[in-house]
Amino acid sequence: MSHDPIAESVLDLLRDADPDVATIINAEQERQASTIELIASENHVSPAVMHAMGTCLTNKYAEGYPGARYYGGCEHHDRIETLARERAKQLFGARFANVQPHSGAQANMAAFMAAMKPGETFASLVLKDGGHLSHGMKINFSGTFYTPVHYPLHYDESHPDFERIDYEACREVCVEHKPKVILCGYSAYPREIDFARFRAIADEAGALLVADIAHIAGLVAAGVHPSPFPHAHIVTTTTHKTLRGPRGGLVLTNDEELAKKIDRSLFPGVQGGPLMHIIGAKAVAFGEALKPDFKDYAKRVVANAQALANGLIEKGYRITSGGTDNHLMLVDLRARDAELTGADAEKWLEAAGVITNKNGIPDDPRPPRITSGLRLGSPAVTTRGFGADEMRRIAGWIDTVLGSKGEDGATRQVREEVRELCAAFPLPGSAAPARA
Ligand code: DSN
Repeated sequence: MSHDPIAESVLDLLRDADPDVATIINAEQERQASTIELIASENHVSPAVMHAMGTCLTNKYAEGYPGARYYGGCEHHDRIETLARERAKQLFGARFANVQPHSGAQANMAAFMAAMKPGETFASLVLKDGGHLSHGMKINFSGTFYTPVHYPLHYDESHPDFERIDYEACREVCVEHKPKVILCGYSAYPREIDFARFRAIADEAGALLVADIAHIAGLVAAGVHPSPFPHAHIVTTTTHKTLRGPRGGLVLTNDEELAKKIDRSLFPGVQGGPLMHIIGAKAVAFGEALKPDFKDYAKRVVANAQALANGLIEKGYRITSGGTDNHLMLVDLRARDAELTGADAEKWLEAAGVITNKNGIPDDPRPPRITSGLRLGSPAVTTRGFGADEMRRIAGWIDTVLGSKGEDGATRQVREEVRELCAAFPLPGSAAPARA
């Protein structure tokens, strides 16, 4: 294991101050160190990002924005938030950035409030096809306070764009319903997004284009996926997925009027005091993503996803849409074994030390708690240093575990091999060996 003296001293401090919490954190650290993280929305932050979160910046209320706060003593908080904003703007080539959203869902809430009045209509991809809760799910704010209409994928197997966005049908939905907003950007969509095409539809329908790039932000920042700018009017994202920052959100725009509305919608519309320690860590993460080696990281993320997808295809699995252009893939398990479900696969793989999430595939006949698919992603394992060879080994392990239906002997064998591989690729900044 690599050695991070700060993480180690934090654990030492907690062992004295609160051994119960120390024990749990230590166990989680050990779990992360010894398992393969394939959840597409997760990553391992650098020690600098990790420890920027554990600083005195947390002690301060800083409601408002730099230069216009509702509390005294915000001099240094103004500086850190301004730095985070400037770096975010540079990273994404945008004129305005709001770095205060606590999450991607709250970034979306601010974007919606800035762009629409309650009850107004927006167009999005439905959750079961790869969208997100905040893209119009019935019991989410987005489906409760606004009126979603959904555009489809191509569901016809014989179509060359099978399981990709049906842009022509999207145009028809938008021309018919005249939504105020067209939302693009997804949680489980493995293909490149044509932002220019969405903008043309938005212009025809008289809508604003909002791009939620939560998943692909790191790829966009590195130039490995086309940028939503200059096409999107508003861009929202999380900061903790491919972007490899602290858990949080971000809103960007090039439009000054929209920027003012977004700021007002976020605070005081949606949130109170910003999480300034997280904003400090966002500044660090944006600084890291501006460095040349982040481009290399993002390229390797995509290459690793493709290596894993190809490895699974060779083993008889079907990857929806035939592959991936980004960091994630959806595996249709039924091609390997008609009885296999996402729920079983997730559970069996976890026992073998391979962490995934069950996920519906387009047109999935099974319910969301069961599913016919797994969503796999490469951001975390790429951070760890895995390359194509390791991805092929992982494909083999997945097949061994699922082929055996989670049988004990096969699972134990894979668990041991996973442990060995993880030991050879220590996490950035893991503390010294567990001893709580
Ligand atoms: N829950 C996240 C994901 O896993 O994609 C999206 O917010």
